[in-house]
Amino acid sequence: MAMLSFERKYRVRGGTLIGGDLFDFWVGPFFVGFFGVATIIFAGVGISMILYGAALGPTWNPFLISINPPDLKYGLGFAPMKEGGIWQVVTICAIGAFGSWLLREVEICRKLGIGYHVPFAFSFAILAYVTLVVFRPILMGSWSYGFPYGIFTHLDWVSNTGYAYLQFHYNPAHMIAITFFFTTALALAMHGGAILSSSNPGPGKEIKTAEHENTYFRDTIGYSIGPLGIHRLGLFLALSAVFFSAVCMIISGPYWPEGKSWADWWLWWKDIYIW
Ligand code: BCL
Ligand code: BCL
Ligand code: BPH
Ligand code: UQ8
Repeated sequence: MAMLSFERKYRVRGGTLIGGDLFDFWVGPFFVGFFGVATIIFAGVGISMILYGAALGPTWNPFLISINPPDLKYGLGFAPMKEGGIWQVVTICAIGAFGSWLLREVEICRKLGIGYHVPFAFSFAILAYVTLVVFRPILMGSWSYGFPYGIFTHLDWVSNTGYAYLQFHYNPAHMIAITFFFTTALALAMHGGAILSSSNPGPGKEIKTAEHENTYFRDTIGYSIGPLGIHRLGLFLALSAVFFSAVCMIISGPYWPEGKSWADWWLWWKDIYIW
């Protein structure tokens, strides 16, 4: 990747969170920094542990490799390496790698003098992951509730965990999360379409303005949220989707017990006297 002419001006020292100008340089297109080194170390150790676990296991088929959490009997303690300890180390490395990646993003924002919106958004993805492998297991009293690190096995975990609450679709926070995910895709489809329609209208045609985008939506649905508004809306929708996902899992177990149908949560609704 060629360096853009203006990038040289921004490739300046400073803005780091810790360590002064330790590792404050670029390798090719990548900014390194203290947290870049930390990312590489956490990711390296984590991936090595996954490979070690795979070497112990029955298969090298990438779809089937699985690093499983400890058994229920180990509760919230450390498990022996080959009985879930590897999963615990990988989890620590993953949180370290994601957290370092986040802080490296923050340092890049500080160098550029831009807002922290992207790392702020990424923090919600990390929150969802930590909810699944740390907060919920702690609230339920055992690391065994974390999800296994395998392409197929993590899907089995989602299915099994869903059926532990008989009708997971009735989980109210799951409903809100799904609605936000669908709305996010709707908004991005409209935004991508609107931008391309005016800034890439086709060969020989003149590029149109933001006013054309506004007018399109006013003519169609009577209202335009505006060019700044659509980006705020998009960020809000995506973060809400992931936030309510975390909520839907933190209440499945710690609040609504395993083995009880989420459909029964709605009995209060059925029992409202006005029906
Ligand atoms: Mg999952 C599917 C990764 C948590 C439910 N999931 C996927 C696959 C990919 C994956 C293998 C496509 C995801 C995607 O395009 O995302 N899942 C993944 C990771 C985590 C995770 C890395 C995590 O938290 C660290 N998944 C969960 C939790 C559930 C869950 C437990 C709720 C969110 N996931 C599901 C369901 C499905 C997946 C249901 C699928 O149907 C789908 C699949 O096909 O599974 C087989 C969007 C992100 C991008 C497009 C960016 C690129 C991401 C790449 C593709 C991730 C590669 C991961 C790599 C194989 C894992 C190891 C890393 C190395 C050791 C470095
Ligand atoms: Mg459900 C969860 C939709 C049916 C059981 N379900 C979710 C939510 C989402 C959803 C709202 C997952 C998104 C999320 O949390 O992302 N479910 C959904 C839909 C249907 C559905 C649309 C449908 O029927 C149309 N679900 C069902 C059925 C149940 C069911 C009824 C099974 C029988 N569902 C569950 C369970 C769970 C969900 C159980 C969950 O645990 C999950 C949830 O809410 O989790 C919070 C969050 C994103 C992440 C966790 C990813 C984090 C990524 C990290 C930070 C970075 C990874 C980096 C990577 C390793 C790097 C790779 C290397 C590079 C590529 C180089
Ligand atoms: O750099 C980025 O994007 C290019 C950041 C990122 C983000 C960002 C970034 O800035 C933002 C704003 C989001 N994600 C936002 C969101 C959504 C809304 C909040 C939400 C839906 C979401 N991200 C979801 C997901 C998912 C899903 C749905 O599953 C995935 C897979 C990702 N996001 C993935 C990513 C990465 C591409 C990137 C990112 N989101 C973060 C890259 C990073 O952290 O790099 C450092 C770490 C490594 C290079 C490797 C670490 C390896 C571990 C030590 C071992 C692996 C452990 C793991 C638990 C195994 C899992 C196995 C699976 C088969 C289950
Ligand atoms: C061997 C090695 C890695 C050595 C590196 C050397 C070294 C020591 C470096 C240290 C620094 C360091 C820690 C480097 C890490 C290198 C690694 C491991 C990188 C991994 C990179 C990674 C996580 C890749 C994932 C890529 C991926 C699948 C992303 C999915 C998201 C999508 C769909 C992106 C495509 C679109 C895109 C590029 C969007 C960005 C964008 C946005 C959002 C935008 O709004 C906009 O308009 C304003 C744009 O245009 C300007 C955009 O481009």
